[in-house]
Amino acid sequence: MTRLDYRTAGESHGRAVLALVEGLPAGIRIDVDFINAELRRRQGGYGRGGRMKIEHDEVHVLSGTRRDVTIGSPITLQIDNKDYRIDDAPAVPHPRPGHADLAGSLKWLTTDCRTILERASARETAARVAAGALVRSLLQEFGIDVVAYVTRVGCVEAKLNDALTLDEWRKLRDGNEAYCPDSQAATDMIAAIKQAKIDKDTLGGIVEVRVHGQPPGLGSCMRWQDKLDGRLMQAVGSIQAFKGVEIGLGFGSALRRGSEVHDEIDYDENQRNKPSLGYTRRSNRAGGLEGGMTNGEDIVVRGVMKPISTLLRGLDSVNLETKLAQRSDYERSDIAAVAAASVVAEHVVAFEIARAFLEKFAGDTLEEVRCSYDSYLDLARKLGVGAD
Ligand code: EPS
Repeated sequence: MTRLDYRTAGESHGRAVLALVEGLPAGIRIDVDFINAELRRRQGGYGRGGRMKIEHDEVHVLSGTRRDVTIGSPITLQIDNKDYRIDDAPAVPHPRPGHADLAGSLKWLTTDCRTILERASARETAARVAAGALVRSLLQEFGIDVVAYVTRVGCVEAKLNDALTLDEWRKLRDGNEAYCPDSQAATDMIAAIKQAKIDKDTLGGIVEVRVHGQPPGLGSCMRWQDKLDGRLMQAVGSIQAFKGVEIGLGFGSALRRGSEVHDEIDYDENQRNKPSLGYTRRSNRAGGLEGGMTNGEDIVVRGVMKPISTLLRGLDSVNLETKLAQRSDYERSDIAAVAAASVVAEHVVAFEIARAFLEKFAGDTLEEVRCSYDSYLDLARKLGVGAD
């Protein structure tokens, strides 16, 4: 059986961006409207530049389904680029500090950063969103939900109410163009982005992803490669322009003693049917992961995005042909793309959860996955004294 996995292909101004998804069991009804809605959300958010006025991202499912139901074969997702001009686009001899331009040009032995930036571009994240949104259909079958939103843009930080349900987070997030659940902070974020534009500068920020409904035991403590916390860190940390990832209390754990970090355990028979199987926690500072495995509590992952590296005012750089000083000049870019990045973070996390889910509850068909899931929960609930 093929492990759930995906690859992406495509350049920013190439013909299309693509995702090839393998290992999704047969029998899952896919939701093309949902994928398209998420693609549109990724294109939006306050602070996006002129390119997003050109593109109208829409997925074409080229293989792997029959009448919108998966048949177990590889699924190809294609999103066409309207701004397709890679062969005519001018050479870029001056690397933008912060972009992949210089490191990539040195790696691939070229003085034309164009050949690097085309693939390094965040345009590729459209494919990651499509793949993640596709596997949401599997997660939904098992009551697993994922939501992401913006918690910071520059100096503006959202005030969050931890007690909300995922639907409530989503509703608040969808109420503004900053994709932030705190409406006052959203207004301030938009003002900060407007000011950055006036100053010909850019802004970064922080996004938070929450997962609810996943059973305990996804991931593993037996091999470092299988630890789900590490895998989520790679998934989020590999998003273009991300510079840090934390889970739960994350870096804040260093400031506290153990008694103020670890989530004490109780048991409540009435909550036996919840994802945590009745083992309740007084807090969730672990962010739903202990020993590289889900513990039944909500997963909370945060990632930090640096400011966009293409600045209206430019930055000092060097011409790779002449080796003389040359300011990195501006063509067209976003001022802030933290809102869009939150959509990407949501879907790369969703994909990683789906992958870990199918590792534990493998099957060629959805029915087999369901049997495996049900029988595991049955066994887990029978553990210990007092079980039936
Ligand atoms: C990007 C530069 C801009 C962004 C792009 C990422 O594109 P362009 O150079 O064509 O104006 O709009 O993001 C996307 C195209 C997208 O779909 O998110 C870059 O250099 O990384």
